[in-house]
Amino acid sequence: MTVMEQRGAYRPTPPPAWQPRTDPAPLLPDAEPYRVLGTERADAADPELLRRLHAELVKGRRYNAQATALTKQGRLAVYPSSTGQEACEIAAALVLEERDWLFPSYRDTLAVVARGVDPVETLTLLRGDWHTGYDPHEHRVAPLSTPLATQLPHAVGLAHAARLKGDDVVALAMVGDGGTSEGDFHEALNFAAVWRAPVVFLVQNNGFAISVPLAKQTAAPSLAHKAVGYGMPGRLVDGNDAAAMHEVLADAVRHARAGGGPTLVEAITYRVEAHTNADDATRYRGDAEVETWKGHDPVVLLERELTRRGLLDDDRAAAVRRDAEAMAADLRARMNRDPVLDPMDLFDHVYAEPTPQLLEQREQLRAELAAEAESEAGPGTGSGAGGTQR
Ligand SMILES: Cc1ncc(C[n+]2csc(CCOP(=O)(O)OP(=O)(O)O)c2C)c(N)n1
Repeated sequence: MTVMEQRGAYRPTPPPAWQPRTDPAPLLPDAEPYRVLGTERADAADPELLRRLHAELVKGRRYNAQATALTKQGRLAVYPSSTGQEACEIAAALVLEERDWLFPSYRDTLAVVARGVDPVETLTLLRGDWHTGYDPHEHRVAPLSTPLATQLPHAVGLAHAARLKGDDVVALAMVGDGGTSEGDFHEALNFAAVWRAPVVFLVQNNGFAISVPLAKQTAAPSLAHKAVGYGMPGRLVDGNDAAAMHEVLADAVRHARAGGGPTLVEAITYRVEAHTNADDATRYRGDAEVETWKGHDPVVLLERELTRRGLLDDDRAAAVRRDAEAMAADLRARMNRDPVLDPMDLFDHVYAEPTPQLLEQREQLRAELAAEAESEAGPGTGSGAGGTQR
């Protein structure tokens, strides 16, 4: 007995609660990454869906290869390839309705193209031509976000606003494992859970944030476990299993649409290529690791299942490859044309009302371009100001 109890002054009572505590058990993620392909669940998978996923995965892989080749030819400034991660990319696009919104990171070009954005316009930012090459409202795809995790609070804001307006809209936001260390990740998940916003957070855990491995990024049991701390369900899924990715994301979208609030989905996957064409991955990971992951390739896993069920014969496989080649040829041809750019465009769409500084800078650039055009025209040509007029 403690001294306080001996004096009779101590009554052990629990502290008053600010709000009822909830049981965390239903929020806990899957004990093992959820899988469909190669398990008995695969028998129930819709054949048309599996075929569609396959065609898109093959096209996606070809897109990655073509875009990477364009960086080597000097036609694209930078390309973060998602080879190995195609199942995450394609499933994310296919689970959304037209009225929903996708919030991609720089790596998520395949999801953007699968959602219907023009393949060349998708690359505008990575070409260095312009902030975004497509109208976000046309396909309800936010711009590719280079600052890590900033797309997440945007997704929450949009989804919350849509709900307040009574619009039936779900937002799916994509982020990498490294992005989960950002403050924006925390703020987005916290707001989403408190507001029960209709958002699905998809973390593609591809093992690395450039050269930083996950073990140096977090000590959490898994990234999906972080969901519990915010009060939303977490799901752990095999990110190379296209059927599992589609099922888990579709469930999360349905849950959000029905008013159940957000879900955090962690997809275990692997970035087979370097971070971008500017990175040398051999400096921080070994060939053996890459080879192990190639043995768990998303396209091969799906083809095995399609073949087992008699859904993929040689003719169909050839037709899928032909479509992918046609897309790559078109991408190549259009990316090989020099874009016609006007430097004065830089100042458009920065603010609704340009600031005095911006107007001053715009005038300065206009004068510089005019002077350059005049000197190129040579003395005595009387060409006037020349250059770009605004
Ligand atoms: C706010 C911010 N900090 C740092 C960077 C530089 N940076 C670019 S990519 C990257 C790694 C991101 O890794 P991860 O989130 O795992 O995504 P992945 O590239 O693997 O898809 C970093 C640190 C950035 N773009 N934005």
